[in-house]
Formats: sequence, structure tokens, C-alpha cells
Amino acid sequence: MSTVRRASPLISQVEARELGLDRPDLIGIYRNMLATRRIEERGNLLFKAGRLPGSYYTGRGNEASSVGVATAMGPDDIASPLHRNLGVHVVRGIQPAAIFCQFMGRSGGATGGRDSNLRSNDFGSERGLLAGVSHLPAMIPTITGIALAFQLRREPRVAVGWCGDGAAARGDMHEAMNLAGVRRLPMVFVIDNNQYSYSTPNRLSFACDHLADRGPAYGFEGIVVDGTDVLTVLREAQRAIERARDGGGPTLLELVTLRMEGHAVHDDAGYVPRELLAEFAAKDPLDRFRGWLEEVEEVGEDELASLEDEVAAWIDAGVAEAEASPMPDPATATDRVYG
Ligand SMILES: Cc1ncc(C[n+]2csc(CCOP(=O)(O)OP(=O)(O)O)c2C)c(N)n1
Repeated sequence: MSTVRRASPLISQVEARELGLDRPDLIGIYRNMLATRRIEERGNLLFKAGRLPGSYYTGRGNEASSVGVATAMGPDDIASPLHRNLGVHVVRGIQPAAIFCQFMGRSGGATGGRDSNLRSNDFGSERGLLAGVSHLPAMIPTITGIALAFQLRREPRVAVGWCGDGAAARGDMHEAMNLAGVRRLPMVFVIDNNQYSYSTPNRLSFACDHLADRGPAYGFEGIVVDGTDVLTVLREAQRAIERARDGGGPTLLELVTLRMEGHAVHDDAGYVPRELLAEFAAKDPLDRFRGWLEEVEEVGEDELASLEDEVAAWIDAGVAEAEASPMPDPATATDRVYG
């Protein structure tokens, strides 16, 4: 039997104001979601045109969860986003030029051309973004260790770690949640439940009702959240982050979405039932939030059209800058390698 709370959806304007969000903030959230979607779409086109090396992964359908959680974070908090979480990078202020440099393997990218769109980071700046690594969810023990460091140093900072529904089955995640529960670490675990782990559906991945049930199993709250509704995500993330900062320990947020594209470009996701895709297409995170802004904040067509233009120009400039960035010098291949 499930012991988790289900976050109530549909936030009113009054509640949005109570969350500290005025009209420009709300439009800014939409802009970040829009930028995330459009950057990924442009990356797809560039990949098809042979201008991106390696493979290509997107988080389409996941924009509300990445942007919603990242918006709730404080400037000194640390995040470890994954391959579906470009929105976290956008919210933390990574510019399209740097993102496309990373996608294109150019020297101006976060890893200096050592990797592509799958793993990015922002070491050395103040933006607090840890890179993902291939082994999932290997960053979860690392980010939990960072939460432990914050606690030991008595720093009022929170660590936020992302994990997929499939990777949540691995020992790393269970051990990290256990440690975080025992030590009441300033940590928020975010499981992006996009219902598929490559081609494996939830029913073959776990036998509990909700992944959030694992929070109470380790001594903290688990909350199931509609991951297509950015304001609900933001509210729950804000509460969880505040609680962690105030010494109240960790929270597990299960954000329910659907991976709207294949695992990566090579996968047509033919195994996802059409009805399920249609159900989630009807509650597309961008469409939903745009509808809310139109209805509640009376954002008009002109305002939305100029946002589209602004984001498109920003992305165009980023792509041009990235294409002018040199390929990495092979002589630097062993730089940044530590023993
Ligand atoms: C330890 C480990 N095993 C297998 C893989 C190969 N792999 C990469 S992504 C992936 C699916 C992960 O599913 P999930 O955690 O649900 O995240 P999603 O990709 O669906 O967002 C797999 C099996 C891996 N990266 N790491």
C-alpha cells in the first residue's frame, strides 16, 4: 500500500504570488522551458544535418520537471542533472553558445570537446552544476556526499540529485537515500519517472505503487507530482528545498512524465503505446503552462510571439558562436585528467 502524498495540482494566481512568483517571474519560467525545448529541437536538426558528433539525447516532455525544480533552487545550492535535464542548465544561466559548443564537441563547451550533449557540467564557475557520468545513477552518491559536506560545514546549502525511474533500482540510489535519511542530510532526490528505462516499462522495473514510496521506507517524505505541471513541481521543490535548508532532512520527489522521444536519436520508441503518447501529448508541459499564463496572467499572443522570436535569435547566435569555436587541440587531451 502506498504511503506517499500526491501533490495537488492546479495552482491559482494567489498561490503563485504566495510562492513569490510575480508576472515577470512566471514569464521567465515559461521562457526557460521554451528555450530548453527549442535548444533541443535545434540540436536534433543539427544532428540530422551531420553537424553534431556522437549520439543525441533529449528531455522532451521533461521541461516542467527540470525547470520547475531548478527554479526553486538557491544560487549556492548544487545540482547533478542528467541527460533529460537540459532545463536545469538553462535555469542556472548556461548560455546557448556554451550548450551548442558542448553538443558539437568544440573547445568552448563545458568539457572542452571531451563529450557531447549527453554529459555537461559547469565546473569552475558559481553555477553549481555537476556533470553526469555514464553509469547511472553514479552521481547520486556524489551529490549525497556533497549534502553531507554542507551539513558538516554548517553551510545553509542544499544538494539536488536527479535519477531516472530505471536507475532508481540500482544500489547507489538505495544506499544514498539510506544515508541521507539516517543523517537527515540537506538533500532533495528527484526521480524523473518518464515511465521507460530505455524500452523497459515501469511495470517491469518496480513492484511498489510509486517510486516515491521509497522515501518513507528510508525515513523521509515521498511525494508523487505531476511532472508536466511546472508550478506544482516548483511548489513541491520549493517546500522540499526549504525543509532541507532548515534541517528537516531529505525529500523524495517523483515527477511523473513521459519520455516523448526515443531513448536517443537511434531509437524510434516504437514500444511506447500510441495511446500513452497521445495522453501525454495532450498535457504537454509547455502548452499547459502557456494556457495557464494566457488564462490567469492574461499573457497575449503578441507577448508570446515576441518570446519565441527572442529565444530563436538567442539560439541562432549561440549556434553561430559554437560553429566558430575551434575543435579541441589533441595536445590538450590529457588536461583535466586527475590521478
Ligand atoms: C549502470 C548502467 N547500466 C546501464 C546503462 C545503459 N543505460 C543508459 S540510459 C539507460 C536507461 C535509463 O533509464 P532511466 O533511469 O529510467 O532514465 P531515462 O533514460 O529513461 O530518463 C540505460 C539502461 C547505464 N548508463 N548505466
